[in-house]
Amino acid sequence: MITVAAEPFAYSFPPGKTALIVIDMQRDFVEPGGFGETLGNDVSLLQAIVPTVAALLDLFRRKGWMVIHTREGHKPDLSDLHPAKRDRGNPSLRIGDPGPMGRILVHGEPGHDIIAENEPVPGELVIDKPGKGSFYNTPLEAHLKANGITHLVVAGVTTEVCVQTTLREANDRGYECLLIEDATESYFPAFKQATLDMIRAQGAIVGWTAPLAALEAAVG
Ligand code: C5J
Repeated sequence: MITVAAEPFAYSFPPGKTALIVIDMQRDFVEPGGFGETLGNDVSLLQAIVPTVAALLDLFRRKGWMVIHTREGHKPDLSDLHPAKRDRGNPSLRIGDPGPMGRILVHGEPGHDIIAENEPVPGELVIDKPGKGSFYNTPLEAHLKANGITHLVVAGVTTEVCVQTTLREANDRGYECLLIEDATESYFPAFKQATLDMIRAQGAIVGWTAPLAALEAAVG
């Protein structure tokens, strides 16, 4: 076991049974002109974690540990998009509408791609998910079970939406989860802080959090 100095107490993980899951580091969330910006958000806030996510990916690749990426998005015919998701809010462009990076949050469009700095390398699983959680309507759980994964290190965007939903789904399925604090970000700094607090409250009710430096120090 490797033990990381984490909150609310030390997090231990078995390297061969631990996967990194990087959530939705897509152009549609991180770059101007995508889904995030159509909702009125300042996407530059998310760009701050790109180097940390890249360093975390490097660490797992150097060690030969499993890496999984997710992408939020929908089929071109939008048959997997609930009206509730399409119609909610008052964005300047809705999911499926044409924007500067192609149709918003649609498979195969430039905006749906993972940003170049964090892109998958051959052999890494990419999970396409229609919801906020990474387990809903995806093959993620079957893949983790088939590979004997029991622990998840989690990164990506946005902290209080797809990251937190995935952590809660994973926690309910028995996975021990560590969220890397400086490898996750929100358009709302207060929501990020609240999410970190909620996850590790009540004796790690959802999981643990730690900065990347703590994981690096533990791994050596
Ligand atoms: C959102 C996500 N915020 N990846 N998606 O709609 O968090």
